[in-house]
Amino acid sequence: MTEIIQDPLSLTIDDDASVVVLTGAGISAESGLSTFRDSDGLWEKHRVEDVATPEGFRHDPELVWRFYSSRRKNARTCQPNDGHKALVDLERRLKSKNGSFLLVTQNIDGLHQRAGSENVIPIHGGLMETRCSNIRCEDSRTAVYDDKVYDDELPKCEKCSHLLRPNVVWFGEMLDVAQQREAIWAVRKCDWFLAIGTSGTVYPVAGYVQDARAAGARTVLANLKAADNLHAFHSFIPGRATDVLPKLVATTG
Ligand code: BV8
Ligand code: ZN
Repeated sequence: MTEIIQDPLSLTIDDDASVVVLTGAGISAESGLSTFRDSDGLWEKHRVEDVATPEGFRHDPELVWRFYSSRRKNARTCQPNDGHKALVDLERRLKSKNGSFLLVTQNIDGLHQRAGSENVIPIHGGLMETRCSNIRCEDSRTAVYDDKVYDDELPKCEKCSHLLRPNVVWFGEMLDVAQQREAIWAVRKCDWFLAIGTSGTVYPVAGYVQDARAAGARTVLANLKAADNLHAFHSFIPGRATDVLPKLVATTG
């Protein structure tokens, strides 16, 4: 049974603890970026199959580039919020003592990195990164920084002339093996597993809480509302990330 905690100050994270944090689109909502599955979310306006799958890209690359270009435009104008900043504070507190910290984010918006988080695994890729779509081309294995907006002329690879694509993990695509291995290794040895702003819908990441709990971690969900995988958490702190996280981090010591 998941206990509901109304006061984040009632939890104390020791400053020598090992902490893994998993974030989703909800932590960027108060920076003005749409989530996916909330009422006005991205999946309300676009079919996932059309804009977030390899098949969708093959079928209509212009539509996919318009989708990611509009997200690039939005992300440029947004700033990290107090939720992102609280996680930077938590990382610094833990690292200043014998603690450890890893942030696994499903978000591709780059706001954690811009806030100053250092130990970050962007497990679903990066919005401001582009790579070749041709898996036989060496430029498909490394992504380059690219914040350009492609509304008409689509970018082509200089090496093989195939289309370039956003460096994000689409549905039906494997996550980066090394990133997965690092994330799972940390999840299986942490003291605390905190999931923030995620609906717990997308696998394999939504399964990390089970791994953490099975390995003995205290598992906590901080989210505006109950997530699909709420049952797997010891505790649930309902609320907004910018309200809950600064209080939760203040108790570290
Ligand atoms: C894969 C692209 C192997 C980038 C995304 C079991 C195992 C493995 C795979 C599967 C499996 N079962 C099904 C699958 C297939 C699939 C999947 O999980 N499907 C789901 C829908 C059932 N998984 C995959 O395809 C993965 N690939 O495993 O490869 C494989 C291959 C084929 C077949 C089987 C296995 C790839 C998954 C990655 C997909 N790419 N995005 C992009 O465009 O961004 S996923 C997309 O959803 C984003 O990355 C996003 O981050 C992610 C999760 O969404 P959330 O971040 O949680 O956002 P959401 O809107 O849902 O929720 C926000 C929450 O915040 C809400 O709860 C809300 O209440 C809360 N909130 C709002 N405001 C606030 C707040 N909380 C706090 N404060 C606030 N202010
Ligand atoms: Zn190429």
